[in-house]
Amino acid sequence: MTDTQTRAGFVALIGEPNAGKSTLLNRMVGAKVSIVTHKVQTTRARIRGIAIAGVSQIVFVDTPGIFRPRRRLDRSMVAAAWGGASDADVILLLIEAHRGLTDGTAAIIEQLKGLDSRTPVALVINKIDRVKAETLLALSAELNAAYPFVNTFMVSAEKGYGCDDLRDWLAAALPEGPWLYPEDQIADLPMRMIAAEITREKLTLRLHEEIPYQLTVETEAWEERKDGSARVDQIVYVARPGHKGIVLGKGGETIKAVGQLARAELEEFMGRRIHLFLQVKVRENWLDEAERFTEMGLDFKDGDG
Ligand SMILES: Nc1nc2c(ncn2[C@@H]2O[C@H](COP(=O)(O)OP(=O)(O)OP(=O)(O)O)[C@@H](O)[C@H]2O)c(=O)[nH]1
Ligand SMILES: [Mg+2]
Repeated sequence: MTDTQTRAGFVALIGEPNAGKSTLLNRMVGAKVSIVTHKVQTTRARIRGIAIAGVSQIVFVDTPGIFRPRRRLDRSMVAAAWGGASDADVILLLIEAHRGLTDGTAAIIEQLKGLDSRTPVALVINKIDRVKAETLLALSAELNAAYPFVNTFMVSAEKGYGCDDLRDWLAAALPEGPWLYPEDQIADLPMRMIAAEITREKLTLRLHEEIPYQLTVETEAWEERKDGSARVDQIVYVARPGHKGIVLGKGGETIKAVGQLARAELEEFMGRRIHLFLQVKVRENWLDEAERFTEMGLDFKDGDG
């Protein structure tokens, strides 16, 4: 296969929080590269997952959901999402079939119109497993009246419906050129960050209200052992003294359960034994610390929190 025959490029997944962007990326890559929860604002930074379809290497760029930001962290997340869109060869705007054209999606469409770019934007109506098929045509017409999408796909990222058609179209839509990554690479994210994200997913699933939004996880140390296993040390930073006890749980049971789930998933991802050690630290100002943002893969936005 010569370079001129191959195709490669970036496909940005954008949309409101919870639209199913990370689920779709994982479906396309065929592995869990980006964390998924039922809560909004799960993804915090751009996550690249790589899929191969025939002669094409498709680099999917998962982005944080786009919403009206309030905190500094929110602003950095939304900026990361638009940054992903502006670098892409193709943009996919995801919406949820059962919610239709929401105010949030309308606001995203307005901003897409303002982008000084000729990047093609395709519409992906996700979660079609949740609606009656008859409603989809009208929804598609309504959205296509609001923006000149180059194509419309109706999918269920969770069930896989419609995903092959989408992949085939993307494979043909990308520019000709050499592949951007080795063919066996499925993610472009340091292992220490994937490991931190896995732990953050388990914490987000387990904890309630504002706590998941006020914590961050960092991999502090990664030590390879002679027996082929690795020792991974992570810190969970929480923003309030009261949150530490909640994250630890009674007798440490919450953090223990989180650690077990995270370790099991990390072992599956890596295909080897992992010894995971979690520590919880109160750091009241972490949401105002540039270093924490850099660790997450975000730019630190100026202005107060
Ligand atoms: N029924 C149904 N649920 C889905 C589908 N795709 C995703 N979900 C669910 O929707 C929720 C949100 O999915 P995510 O992939 O985390 O959504 P996201 O757009 O990445 O969300 P943020 O990272 O918060 O912006 C999870 O509970 C998924 O399991 C689908 O096709 N059908
Ligand atoms: Mg996500």
